[in-house]
Amino acid sequence: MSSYKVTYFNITALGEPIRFLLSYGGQDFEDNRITLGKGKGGEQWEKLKPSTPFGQMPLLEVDGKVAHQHLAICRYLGKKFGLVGDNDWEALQIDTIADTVNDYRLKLVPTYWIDDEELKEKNYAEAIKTTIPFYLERINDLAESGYLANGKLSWADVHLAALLDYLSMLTRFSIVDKYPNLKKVQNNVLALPSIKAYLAKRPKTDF
Ligand SMILES: N[C@@H](CCC(=O)N[C@@H](CS)C(=O)NCC(=O)O)C(=O)O
Repeated sequence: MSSYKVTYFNITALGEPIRFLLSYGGQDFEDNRITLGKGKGGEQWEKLKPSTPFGQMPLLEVDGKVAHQHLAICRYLGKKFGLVGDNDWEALQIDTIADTVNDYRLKLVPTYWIDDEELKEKNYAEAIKTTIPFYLERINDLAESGYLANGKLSWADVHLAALLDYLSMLTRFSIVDKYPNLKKVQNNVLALPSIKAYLAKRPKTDF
């Protein structure tokens, strides 16, 4: 049996989909949480950063071999645990929506992860009129079945459900309260016994 270690800041964000997927697959893993400093990084991270492949986290170690890029890792775990659809077209639908959710996250970075308060608010004022409704309405429309792709559970659902708290923080309102199909996706994932068990034991963090 392989050994797994997840290294990420002590927050949900990009590490959480990996933690969710390992839990879904029933894999024990070392949950290596790096203290997030004020602003970006922190002392512990600055020491670790030069030894990582591209100076960023999350990282997944499998039997001592290191991988980075959270979407690639999620797809790898999705494949291992039977969450990549039944054919190449289904796999493409899953990749497409997971990439789109990630695009949404990236577009909100300048509304939160910058120091200039005035610019941050200006960026948010723009996003709330454009990016936020544009993406969330379309993603919600795709999830009528309660699943993001192919009408059945995939790693894209697990990825989104794990990210939702973080995305709601960036969005500045509860996404699932406003978008009922995304609530259905969340409910479908959080109802899985393996995810319930992980949530019961995960450390409490601000986000
Ligand atoms: N494309 C990468 C982005 C990773 C990323 O942005 N990591 C951030 C935390 S969310 C990070 O490591 N920040 C610390 C740094 O860059 O020093 C992925 O999807 O995994």
